[in-house]
Amino acid sequence: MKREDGNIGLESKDESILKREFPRRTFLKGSAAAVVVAGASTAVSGGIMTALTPNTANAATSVDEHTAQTVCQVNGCNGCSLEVLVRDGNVVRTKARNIPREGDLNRICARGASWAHQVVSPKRIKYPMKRAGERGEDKWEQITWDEAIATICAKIKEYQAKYGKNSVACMDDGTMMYNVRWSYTRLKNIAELCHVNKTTDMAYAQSAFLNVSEYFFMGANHYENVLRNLKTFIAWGSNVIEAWPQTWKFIADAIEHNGAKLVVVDPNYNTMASKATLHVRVRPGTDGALAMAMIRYLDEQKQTADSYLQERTVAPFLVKGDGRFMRKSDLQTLADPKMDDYVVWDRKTNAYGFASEVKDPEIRKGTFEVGGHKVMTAYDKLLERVAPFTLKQAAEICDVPEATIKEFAELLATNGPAEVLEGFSVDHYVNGYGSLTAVNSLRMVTGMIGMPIISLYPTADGFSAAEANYPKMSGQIAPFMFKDLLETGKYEMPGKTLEQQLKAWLIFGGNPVAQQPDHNYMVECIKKFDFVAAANVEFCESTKYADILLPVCTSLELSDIAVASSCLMYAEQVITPRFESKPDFEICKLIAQELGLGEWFNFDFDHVLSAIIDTPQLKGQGLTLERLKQEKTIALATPTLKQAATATGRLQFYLETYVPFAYFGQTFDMEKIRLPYWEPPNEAWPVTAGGYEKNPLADKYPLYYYTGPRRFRVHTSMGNVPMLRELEGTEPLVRMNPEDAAKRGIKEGDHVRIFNDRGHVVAKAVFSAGVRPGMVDMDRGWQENQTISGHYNDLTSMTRDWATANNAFYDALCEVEKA
Ligand SMILES: Nc1nc2c(c(=O)[nH]1)N[C@H]1C(S)=C(S)[C@@H](COP(=O)(O)OP(=O)(O)OC[C@H]3O[C@@H](n4cnc5c(=O)[nH]c(N)nc54)[C@H](O)[C@@H]3O)O[C@H]1N2
Ligand SMILES: Nc1nc2c(c(=O)[nH]1)N[C@H]1C(S)=C(S)[C@@H](COP(=O)(O)OP(=O)(O)OC[C@H]3O[C@@H](n4cnc5c(=O)[nH]c(N)nc54)[C@H](O)[C@@H]3O)O[C@H]1N2
Ligand code: SF4
Ligand SMILES: [Mo]
Repeated sequence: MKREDGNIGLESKDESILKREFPRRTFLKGSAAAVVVAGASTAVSGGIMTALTPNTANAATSVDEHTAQTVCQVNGCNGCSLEVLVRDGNVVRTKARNIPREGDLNRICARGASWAHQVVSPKRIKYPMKRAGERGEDKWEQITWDEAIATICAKIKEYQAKYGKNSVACMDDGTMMYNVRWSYTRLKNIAELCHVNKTTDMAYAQSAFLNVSEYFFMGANHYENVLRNLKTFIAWGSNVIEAWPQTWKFIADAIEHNGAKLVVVDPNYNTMASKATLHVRVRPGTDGALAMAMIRYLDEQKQTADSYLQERTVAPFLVKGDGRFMRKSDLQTLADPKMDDYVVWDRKTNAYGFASEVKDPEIRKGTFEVGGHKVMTAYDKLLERVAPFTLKQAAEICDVPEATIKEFAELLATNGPAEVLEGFSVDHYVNGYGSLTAVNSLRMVTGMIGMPIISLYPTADGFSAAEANYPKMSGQIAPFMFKDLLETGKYEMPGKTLEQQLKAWLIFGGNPVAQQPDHNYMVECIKKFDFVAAANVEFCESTKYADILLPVCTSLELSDIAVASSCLMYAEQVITPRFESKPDFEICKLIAQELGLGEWFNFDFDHVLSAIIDTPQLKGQGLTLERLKQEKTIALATPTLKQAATATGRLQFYLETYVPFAYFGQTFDMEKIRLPYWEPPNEAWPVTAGGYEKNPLADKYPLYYYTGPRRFRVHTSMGNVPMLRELEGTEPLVRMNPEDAAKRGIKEGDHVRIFNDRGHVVAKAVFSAGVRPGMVDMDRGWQENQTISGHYNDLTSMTRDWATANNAFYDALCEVEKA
């Protein structure tokens, strides 16, 4: 059958990329956007962009024009509030929406200003479709919603009956929208599907929650009060200006109004570093060594925040030989078994006492005995762990002068309040978890972390508190297990062998084929599934291999609840769903009904929104859906807690117990991960330093392969917006240090082949002296069809550590040659 107009898939190659032309206005052809033409220029984002005006708008015609309030909800961005100008049912312009806090100038970025284009993207999936050619040929035939849902459900029933419930795997990433998360969580549970964990950003999430119980700079509801009062701000492996523009405005305020100092820990001289008081230009993957050396140095200098360590952290807790904290119950029978307490050493009485009572507990006392147990304080355990990291050792490992490390440490000790925004780059190495816990420990040792604040998050767990007895997902797997499971029905990991017949993959959001490491592996795997269905807003590399495609609404076509700019927001539906697209909630409901599980979705969309804010904290603030719909934006008072929400109620640089967030039953080295640690990256270690031998692979592949975020796209999202491509350029770029390029006979503008044993990608070389010599900075998020040859994730690796099972995107080496 002839392909439907507009249902063009990703196409084999994007012609405009190959010809290196701007994809100018092609989006207007043959889509609902035919009603819009380039028109009057409006002051959007400094006037660089041209706003759109419907051609129906002229003085003589009356038009229906109104504004709507919503939130830009992009995968991985915190969410910015938007005001949308709607004319005759079309999105004409998005701009920053006013938020009710004095003196706050709300802002959005160019991507947030591009929604008028996004909703009419030529790559949108318009109708339910079935595969018309071979798997991966990207040829499609329009079908009805009924046929699409019936096909998917027949497959689910067939495989689950034949091969077990967990033979059908489901992934639902790609957006931060609460209603989407809520709906799929419910569906995965009631249909007993197997959850696919994308195992990305895990080291970051895990260290944040276990060490300090809060993300701090990702919740968006308490940036302002923390950031505006800072004297020192540390961007540690994060390019905040590019990645979190909403956070940057508060940092900029602190610099401009408070004279705050900015420290940037980054191998590259980036946009942040250009604003820094101190740029600590670390060797990639060595952050843990740096943080541990600073802890050691500050302790030696007696510049640690001792009373803070005593009161707020686990520092004084006594650790027994088995690694557990000593408790009252280790020493005496408890009158009330629930009233156990941690044992500490009282400096005043020189005897043991209990954490809740002793005012001045010892934190440094070496090894001693209590009640027949050999014990040490948790702080002494930390000192023992950081002992090898002298300034000299760290200087060698990190390639940072000793004087710079000292200057950095002293700034933290003397120029508070200080805080760190930890970046995801540190997370993206195999040793990421150890390094991030080291940075968190440094925050504790210098007393940086303020009183804990409850993040007033809505819930997205798919069930209300009243619903206790519901079916549960049939397990959890991750893409790195796919190959073995598909080929052998088994996956072996330390301590466990998973046995599972994997047959179907429902990709209900996310673009894992492009975004998981080792792209060639992912392509090989997706072809091996018996059945793939995808629900997505637009065609992407992952929809390409599907058998059935479901068209999903953009966030402007449905309502949601969001947290942005320290406020709870009602993101109202701005326009009606385009084409035949449906909200993810409707898709879940249709599938549930067809599977005979309709009673679990026997409600309308407002029920979902009400359930999302049905949390004790939000209810405590008198929040109802009705109120939110009326007021639209509610500034929330963020309550302060007396205790951290960790297992011990204190900030923890030492962990007694640990269960990975991505837990598949694997075993891991508990002794290592109790405390911060540093070891060289797995692959990205092309030097011998600090006594650590270089990876011999570096003889072949001497360069670090780094794939950073780009201002005009979020991963692959927004990669098809013509306006953004005009701003960004027409093809993927790789930034190189001119010295590295000269050594390889590469001139600026040359097309180069970046490669290693796993694969290659071709990109245009641009030079920047800001790129650390020995590193390449490759664009992230350009899909296969937008790349001349290869894929930027062809070079990344599936290798990971078992404590987090986290993807380590930056832990890779490469070589570059003229293409
Ligand atoms: N080499 C390399 N690879 C990386 C990274 C890196 O730094 N380097 N970064 C990694 C990181 S940190 C992350 S978080 C991941 C991100 O990886 P992904 O989560 O796969 O992110 P995107 O590429 O943005 O893909 C999001 C997809 O979801 C779709 N989508 C958007 N909204 C909705 C919706 O409401 N419903 C449905 N059903 N679909 C929707 C979009 O159209 C898009 O196809 O990438 C990782 N990959
Ligand atoms: N524009 C845009 N914004 C985004 C995204 C996007 O794709 N585009 N993605 C979103 C998502 S899901 C995420 S996870 C975040 C990620 O955003 P960030 O938290 O900022 O993290 P990264 O992008 O991984 O890396 C940022 C910086 O880390 C440096 N770096 C590389 N290796 C190392 C290292 O070993 N140590 C140190 N200290 N620095 C290193 C790089 O030079 C770079 O300047 O951004 C979010 N925001
Ligand atoms: S920073 Fe992210 S959430 Fe905010 S406007 Fe830009 S793309 Fe949207
Ligand atoms: Mo991410």
